[in-house]
Amino acid sequence: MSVLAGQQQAGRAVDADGTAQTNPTIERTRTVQSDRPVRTAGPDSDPGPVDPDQVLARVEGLRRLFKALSGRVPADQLATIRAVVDRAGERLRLSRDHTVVALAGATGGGKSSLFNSLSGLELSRVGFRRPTTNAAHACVWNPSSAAELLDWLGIPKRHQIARETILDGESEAALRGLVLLDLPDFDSVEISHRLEVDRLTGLADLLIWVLDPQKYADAVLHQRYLRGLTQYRAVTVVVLNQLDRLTPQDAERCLADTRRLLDEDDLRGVRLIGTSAVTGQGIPELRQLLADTVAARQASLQRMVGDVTTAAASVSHLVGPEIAEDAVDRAMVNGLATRRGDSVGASAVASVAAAAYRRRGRQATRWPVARWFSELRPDPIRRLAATAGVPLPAGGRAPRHRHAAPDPSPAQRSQVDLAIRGLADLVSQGLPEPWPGAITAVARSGAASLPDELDRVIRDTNLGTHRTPLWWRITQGVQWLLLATTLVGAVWLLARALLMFIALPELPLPTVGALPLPTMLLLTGLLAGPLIAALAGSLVVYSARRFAVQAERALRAAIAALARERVVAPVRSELHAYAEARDALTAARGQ
Ligand SMILES: Nc1nc2c(ncn2[C@@H]2O[C@H](COP(=O)(O)OP(=O)(O)OP(=O)(O)O)[C@@H](O)[C@H]2O)c(=O)[nH]1
Ligand SMILES: [Mg+2]
Repeated sequence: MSVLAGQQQAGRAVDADGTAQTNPTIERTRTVQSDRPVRTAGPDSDPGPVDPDQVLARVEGLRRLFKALSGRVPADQLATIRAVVDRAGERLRLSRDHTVVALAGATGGGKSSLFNSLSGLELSRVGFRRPTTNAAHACVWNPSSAAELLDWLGIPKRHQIARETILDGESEAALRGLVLLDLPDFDSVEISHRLEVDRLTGLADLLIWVLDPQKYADAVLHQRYLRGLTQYRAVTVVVLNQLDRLTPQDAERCLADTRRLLDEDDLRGVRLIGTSAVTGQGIPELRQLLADTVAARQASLQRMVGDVTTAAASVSHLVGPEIAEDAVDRAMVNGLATRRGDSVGASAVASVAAAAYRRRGRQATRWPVARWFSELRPDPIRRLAATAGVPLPAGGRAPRHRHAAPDPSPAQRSQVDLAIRGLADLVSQGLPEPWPGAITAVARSGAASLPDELDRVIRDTNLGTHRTPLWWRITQGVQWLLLATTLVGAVWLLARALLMFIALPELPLPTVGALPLPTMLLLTGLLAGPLIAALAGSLVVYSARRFAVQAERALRAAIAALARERVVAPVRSELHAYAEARDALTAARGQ
């Protein structure tokens, strides 16, 4: 279906929108004289010339709107926009020196007769057998540079007629640039005729609807075609032909009635001309109208304005109030991350990591002998991890460098789902469909990939479990020194006892205060080692607590970053698309 025919629905919506372009005041019908043209006339206040740059900007807005809505709205809802963008792009590319005017109407109305009268030639077949015209014919005044335009209109060469020749001199100069089309009938038994009419009325710059006294009230004409032309009043002309068949009084009544029907079609102000192709009544006026239209070179732009306005209106219900792209604020992200963190047991993971840290600290600061003994005992972290439901890496004694998230329970999962839905609902509040649906969908699909990625994030987040603080190393050095001291004292005392036993000269035994030096060394090692281990142990417990807090913070920050990347970023990009659609619609409306 052509753009025009397809726009009938949208045309009504536009009207409701109140964006009509022409003045609704009607010029009253004048008394009809049989030999005078009858005109009940057209827009009595000119909407003014259309600025080509403004039209371009509006078409560009429509193109952006199409892009923003594509993929979010079923393609058939965007068919009008697409057709208009394509048509406008092509029409702008093609000759602006030519104005395409189409004669359309029911069979037998006199389209071909008027086409011949206007061209002054017997170009199109006029006949008694209906329908007579099977394919569109084109008469071109000044055919140079119109070839591409005629190709675009799809008029085969054999149906193209060049009107202006050297023989005409300047007599046809007024119509130079006119491409007049004689269309087949829209009410034909031949479906191909109707399709051709729909196609070409969708492409022509100006449409002349040829009515006749018998069929001017035809319901198909009014409902299917005229009623959708509210936005095209500036480029629509209605001709009531065959007035010679009526008495002047009847012709006047008929014209008045036609005007009434046009008003009902919401086509107030549309130019209405009474003609007779037989007597020539009204033909000069119609010719003058065409000459003015061609000279103004506005019809193609006005037609485009109508197209863009109608197309924009056809999707205006898809765009609502303004909304900030950063509507997803920090609080929302944090809320989502907290739920996510809870669902993957961030606290439990942090506790297990802290326990591992504490154990390493304890071991590092112990008296070496005590450490050797303790390592023979089973790993307490494994027990703790099992209690907390935190899986340990395969084969690992304890999560020294790696940690993993427990599987979330169904309750935790549904809490996360709720949080995501809540976020989507909140940001899409007040937006028309398809946006809330699209926002929820991207948030959900982002969330669907989260569990696997959360596992990776939790595993890879550097909690510092493997870190060995300097004071551990120093304490460990001191413990080794104390062990050495103990050993030196013990070996010294043993060696002395042995020498005494085998009656060899005694080893010297210096004293420190009341105690011999080796005894002093032995006791220092034995007492100071555990003492330092106990002190360091308390410190380790304290720092492990801090470690747990920091580890949980790091985990939650990593989870928040992931939620931002996988859920918030796609939601923001939908909001961006919405803002773009809104902006583009404003541009397409020319506001
Ligand atoms: N009396 C009178 N007869 C007319 C007038 N215009 C056309 N006719 C006649 O009406 C008949 C139909 O005219 P066409 O020009 O072939 O009508 P059409 O709209 O082209 O018809 P299709 O090609 O079938 O769509 C012909 O017999 C014409 O001679 C007119 O103004 N007055
Ligand atoms: Mg015809």
